[in-house]
Amino acid sequence: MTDDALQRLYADFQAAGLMPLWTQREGLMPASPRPAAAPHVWRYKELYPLAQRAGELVPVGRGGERRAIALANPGLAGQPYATPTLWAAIQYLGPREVAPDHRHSQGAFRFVLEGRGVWTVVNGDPVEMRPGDLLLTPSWHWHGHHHVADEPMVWLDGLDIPLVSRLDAGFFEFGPDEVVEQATPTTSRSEQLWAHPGLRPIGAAATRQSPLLAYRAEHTDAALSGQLELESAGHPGVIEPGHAGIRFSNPTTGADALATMRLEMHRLRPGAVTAQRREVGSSVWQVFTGEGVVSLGEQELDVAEGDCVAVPSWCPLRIEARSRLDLFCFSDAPIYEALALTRTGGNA
Ligand code: GTQ
Ligand code: FE2
Repeated sequence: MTDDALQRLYADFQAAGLMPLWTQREGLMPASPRPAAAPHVWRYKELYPLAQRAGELVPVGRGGERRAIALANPGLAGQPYATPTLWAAIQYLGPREVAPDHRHSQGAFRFVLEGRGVWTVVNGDPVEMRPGDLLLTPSWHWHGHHHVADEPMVWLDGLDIPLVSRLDAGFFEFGPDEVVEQATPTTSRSEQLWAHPGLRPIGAAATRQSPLLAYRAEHTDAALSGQLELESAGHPGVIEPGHAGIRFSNPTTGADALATMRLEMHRLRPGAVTAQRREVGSSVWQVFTGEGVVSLGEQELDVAEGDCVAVPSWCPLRIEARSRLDLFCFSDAPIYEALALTRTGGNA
């Protein structure tokens, strides 16, 4: 075959809407993942004042829906995504403000760093948001947020927006324009039913998304302390020396609380260092309390309270605690597990 004939073949492929594998095999099927997303840190000391300025200048209301500011990964070409599958945002709600009711096919959670006075109302159930709490808004659940106190409140939102977008699975509906439910109970209906460890209401069906909408800081804290106390007494339970961890689970199945996102809390003793590990799939970590060093491949990032770190797929991760270090973490691991794409590695 002459070069000319080959050129004509490629031109005819193009005209016919065809492309050969052999000229782009390595890009299509690399030996190992080549994430576009970069390892990256967003520092809370930058995030908070910017959210505050948005609070002064930008109203919350119908249309824009939320004063949420996305962490945009520098490797992702200007898209408002922390990783190719995960949306992470700082949401700011001022005193007495109301974020209107809506629902969407994207699943969501909130993790609270500081402040008080906001209730998120999920399918009509008012759920108080307190520091260290994890609150769920599973896919297609109605939700709005309302603030009854005098100080602004800020939290981390996580959603599967990029994944749902790539899957062409996005649906969205506005709720009524009237203000969301104004009640302010300390315990949500979902907790009355489901927040009793090991006790499952008889007759309750198993569901893909957790019916428990609030995972309270005091329970998370007790679970992590328990693991470390057991370790001190010579009993098993920790992930590795000095490193405790819990996964927020769906009490009807024991599986991940949400279908598309894995949610975890980790605690390292002062001076503890994790083994270096890498996994297929991406994650975002937020420091809840303490200080440490997060190593992502060759990069070493000092992190403090509120800082958020994006970990791309297959990027080696190692965490070192400079003080007691509590970290919240969310990832897209359930997707990879469901699709039999899970892979983990030790030292890179
Ligand atoms: O609070 O309902 O960060 O719908 C992005 C989309 C938060 C929310 C976000 C949302 C919300
Ligand atoms: Fe929403």
